[in-house]
Amino acid sequence: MVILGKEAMKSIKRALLGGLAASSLLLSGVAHAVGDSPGGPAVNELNFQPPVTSIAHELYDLHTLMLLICLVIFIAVFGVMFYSIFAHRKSKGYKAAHFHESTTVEILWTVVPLVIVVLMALPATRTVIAMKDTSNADLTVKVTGYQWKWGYDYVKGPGEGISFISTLSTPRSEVEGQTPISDTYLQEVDHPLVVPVNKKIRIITTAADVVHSWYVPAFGVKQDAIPGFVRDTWFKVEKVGTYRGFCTELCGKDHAFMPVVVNVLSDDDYAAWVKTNQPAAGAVALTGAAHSGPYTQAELMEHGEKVFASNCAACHQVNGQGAGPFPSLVNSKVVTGPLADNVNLVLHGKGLMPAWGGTLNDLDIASAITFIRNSWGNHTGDVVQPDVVTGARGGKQPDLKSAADTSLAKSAT
Ligand SMILES: [Cu+2]
Repeated sequence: MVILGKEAMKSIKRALLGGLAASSLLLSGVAHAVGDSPGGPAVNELNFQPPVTSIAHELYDLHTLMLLICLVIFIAVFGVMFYSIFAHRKSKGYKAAHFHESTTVEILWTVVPLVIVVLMALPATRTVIAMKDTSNADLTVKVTGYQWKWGYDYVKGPGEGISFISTLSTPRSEVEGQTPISDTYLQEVDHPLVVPVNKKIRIITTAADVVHSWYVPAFGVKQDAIPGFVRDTWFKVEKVGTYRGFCTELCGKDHAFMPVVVNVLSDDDYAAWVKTNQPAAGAVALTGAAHSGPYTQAELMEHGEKVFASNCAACHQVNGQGAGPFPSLVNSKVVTGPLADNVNLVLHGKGLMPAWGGTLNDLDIASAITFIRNSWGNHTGDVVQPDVVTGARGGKQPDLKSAADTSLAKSAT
């Protein structure tokens, strides 16, 4: 006999109660009054989302065609079967026919399905080949999957040089059930991908940690993002609007929290968007290689604020006050304590805190730490240069005395 511990019994009970609650929700009908998500799925939607690219149209038509073929086969097979059972029933005195090893029948039931499969495969192959044709794109965007957000880099075409991280913007209170959920629950982000209408957009996918997949149903686009590999796909949207998708490769605990949102703009609107978002020529490019000499505190603070907003603020809040299990960063032991510990914690994570070393580059981490250690009443005066982070990555404890900036040494005492 298996003897279960008290804790195990408790969790089984909880699971059973959870299951009961879920099924009663299903039985009681709609639990929340949620409407159609604009650009995303509709309530009680049974078919595909309305297609807005040529590929999505083809997929939609292929799907309809295949279902019709299946329906015809279904009706034919069951029609013959039920007719035979009824018309040739035993009570009428019919005797079963015997045609074992009939060559005619065997040829027929091989050739007919083969012809049907070939008829289905021909148009499908044409579409698959069209999906793979990423040549002559007007704009190329690299999409990087992270646990759990998307990175977009405009690598070629109008908007070249723009790069940002796209993070879920659904408030924590909706996730935890404290406030009612909106129609775009878990389908909204802080920075959507922005592309022009009627232009061929090539998407290059890759990932920085585990396998993700970039999926927008209305575009008919779904492409795996695999660490160490580069894959590509394309789309050309016919209609201005916002379209919603999601990561569709199970990628860890927050897999459901990394939606894809694409804003499709008219040419003029897109040009205006590029103008306000493209890094201006001559401005300080905080990309590491382009910068000569150590960064100033102001540069790091400015960049660090952005890094913090798109990566850390979800848990620690924009004002650094923290929430729930996420500690406040204001006057905290880590943030005002030894810099080495702070760098290592950000790089390698601890408990609920992810290891940012896998997601952010040295400059991002150095900037974020500089920002955190000099904001909201934290006045360490520390200026963390990217090479300190580079050193810490290599297992080297940040050697504060040898760092370029002497103000680093202050926090060591
Ligand atoms: Cu993912």
